Amino acid sequence: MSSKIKKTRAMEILDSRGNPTVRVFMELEDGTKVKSSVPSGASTGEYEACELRDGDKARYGGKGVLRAVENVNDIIAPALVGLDATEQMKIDELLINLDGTPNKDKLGANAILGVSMATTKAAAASHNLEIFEYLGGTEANRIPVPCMNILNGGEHADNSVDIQEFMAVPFGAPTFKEGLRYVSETFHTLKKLLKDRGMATSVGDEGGFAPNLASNEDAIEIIIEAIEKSGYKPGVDISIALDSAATSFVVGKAGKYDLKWSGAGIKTSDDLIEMAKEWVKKYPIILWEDPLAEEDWDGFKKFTKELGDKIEVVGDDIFVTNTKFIERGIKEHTANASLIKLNQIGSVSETVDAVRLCYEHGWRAFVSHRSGETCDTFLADFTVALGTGHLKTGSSSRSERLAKYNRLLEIEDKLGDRAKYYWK
Ligand code: 2PG
Ligand code: MG
Repeated sequence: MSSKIKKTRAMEILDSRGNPTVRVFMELEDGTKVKSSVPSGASTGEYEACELRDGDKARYGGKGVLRAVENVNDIIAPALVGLDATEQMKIDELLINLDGTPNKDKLGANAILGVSMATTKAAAASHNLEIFEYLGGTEANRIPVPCMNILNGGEHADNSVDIQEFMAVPFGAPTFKEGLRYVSETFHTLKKLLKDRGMATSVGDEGGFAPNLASNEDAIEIIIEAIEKSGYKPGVDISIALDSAATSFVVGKAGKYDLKWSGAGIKTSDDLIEMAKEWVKKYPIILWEDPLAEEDWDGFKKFTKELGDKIEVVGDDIFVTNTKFIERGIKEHTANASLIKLNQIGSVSETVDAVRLCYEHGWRAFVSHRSGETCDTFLADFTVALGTGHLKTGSSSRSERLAKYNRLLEIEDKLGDRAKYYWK
């Protein structure tokens, strides 16, 4: 029986924010059938691969993806017939060439990624392998530390907190299963603490709470309280990771920021770096993503010079999972890790290249979901396959987030004694 592609088809579905996204179905000659669904960001980097939207205001406020769907059905699908799904690199290259633009503007990264992930899934299923085994081989046994985003702010919530994500990181747990329990319990304790203080316990886009707090620092303090009240030691069992998503509070030229949600006012890169230095001294912070904006390369570099030997400094909007920008970052010591988002670059092979580039230079690769998600769990397998050691995929609420954590529980369970869990 052959793993040659027989049929590829796409349709428009809705993501966790109720916005249209692309789902791709693929069928092989041997009868294998798979589907994959594409995520979508809100705090996006300027140089991300193009998420093709229809712009037709009469449908979903212009956010329809029927053009991307048509591109799969009319242009990509016929070109794939008879190709072997195991030839991932060849297929991804074909998709990139069919598009022919540097940013996947013609066919859409949403169309291309949907097909690329479906190809991986189909090849794995056709060989009776789990996706993580097929992509990562027999070595793939490292289950990531779940950086759980338990408090949301910035573009992901309607509250008074500027920093977009406050993550609880159970790096001191013995296994993924235990780590997930540590942070899930912390999430529930946090809910109780907020409730006791008469604060909102409604959640933001990634399932973390979105209360109106007096300051960004308050968010850290209440999380530390939640860790302690759950019976864990901050900095020993659970540490804190932050994603400032600072591009979303830039004003005017690079190096100027408006902490508009908290009302803390205008800050320079230096102000934010000083604040970070203080916090890193005071709180058990282990990782800080996008502490400065995508165009603030100098600020980022300074931040890394000051704090890069103490914490993981991750670039998201600044690198957009693109080897061109990661290469520059490595050369200029802009960070010491890159965020990894499949849809920022738009194909499985290019995402693997980005992770490999990080590894070759002693950088870490931090795999991430998007704020708009589906229940597709490809991300969980991808993370184990590449052994990145950590991932973020939201909070302990909202099924599109838990789907990935639950898949990791399954993988750990399947690996049994072979499963490894450690931070670094
Ligand atoms: C981020 C992501 C995911 P978005 O900034 O890291 O948490 O958000 O998908 O909105 O870009
Ligand atoms: Mg980010």
